[in-house]
Amino acid sequence: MEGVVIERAGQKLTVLVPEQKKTYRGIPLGKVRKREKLFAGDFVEGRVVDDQTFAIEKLKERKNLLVRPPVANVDRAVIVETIENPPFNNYLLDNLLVVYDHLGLDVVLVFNKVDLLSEEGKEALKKWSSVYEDAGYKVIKTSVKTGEGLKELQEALKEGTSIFAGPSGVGKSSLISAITGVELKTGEVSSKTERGKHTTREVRLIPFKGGFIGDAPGFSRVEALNFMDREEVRLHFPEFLRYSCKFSDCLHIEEEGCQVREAVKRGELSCERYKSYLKMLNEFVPWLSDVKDCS
Ligand SMILES: Nc1nc2c(ncn2[C@@H]2O[C@H](COP(=O)(O)OP(=O)(O)OP(=O)(O)O)[C@@H](O)[C@H]2O)c(=O)[nH]1
Ligand SMILES: [Mg+2]
Ligand SMILES: [Zn+2]
Repeated sequence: MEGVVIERAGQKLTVLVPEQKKTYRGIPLGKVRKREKLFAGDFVEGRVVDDQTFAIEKLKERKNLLVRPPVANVDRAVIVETIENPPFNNYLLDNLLVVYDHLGLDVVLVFNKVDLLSEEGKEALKKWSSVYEDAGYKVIKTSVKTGEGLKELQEALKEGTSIFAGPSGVGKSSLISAITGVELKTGEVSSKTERGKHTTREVRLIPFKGGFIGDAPGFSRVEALNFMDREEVRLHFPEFLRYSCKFSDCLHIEEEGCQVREAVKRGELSCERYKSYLKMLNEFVPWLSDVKDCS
């Protein structure tokens, strides 16, 4: 029989058997246990032993395996951010975007909690949405409180497995509860540290429109260079790929004939995105401070 691992909590595996629309405690047998670590999202084969137990005899080949969060066979990443409560960190987002593109995932970018925004926050939301739309990403603005954007988000998640990622406290679990109707544990944002409290502890997949939605714990650090060589990073800034520099291996730093640099100078490419790129590579360019609106 076929099953899907929908949760791994420590050593405990929960397996959904779609044929029976029922979940079981999954127990990996000999060969599987010795050779493989299983993750949420893994497709397995095995048999129902009793009312509560599914013996896992075989792990099917994985399409991919994410590290943060640890989920297999992911099609799409929904990166949830807020402008305020907690405050937006564009560098973390840019690292995530690079890493997920490297893994071949589709990305949907969500700005949540738009109901809470101050006047300043609304301006910042406008600015950042256009930065990411101009770079080529799909951006959805949502509020769990007012329901704004939830239909659009549901539409974007129709097929395949989508995992929700992003900092703690931005409302990942709240959004998933709102669109699936499945009650998930949510937590406050601390007023002292302005951070979430890591309410979600484990990855859990929820069946949704023929696929799955994965809730996962928030995280605050991801570094693109832990996943790839520095020469590769530029390939995961989709807006850079629109330009043809003099040298095809141009790193867009100080090279002669760099079109990306010229576009940043003209204000055609976002200076914030370019700054993130340089920071990922530990580079610095002196001319950046002369670019308008780029401090
Ligand atoms: N006003 C408002 N509050 C929201 C919204 N979405 C979530 N919240 C609140 O924000 C807090 C954090 O929400 P969670 O859903 O627990 O956040 P999370 O991203 O799952 O956090 P972790 O599990 O720690 O990674 C909760 O108190 C939610 O009620 C929103 O759109 N508007
Ligand atoms: Mg959560
Ligand atoms: Zn260049």
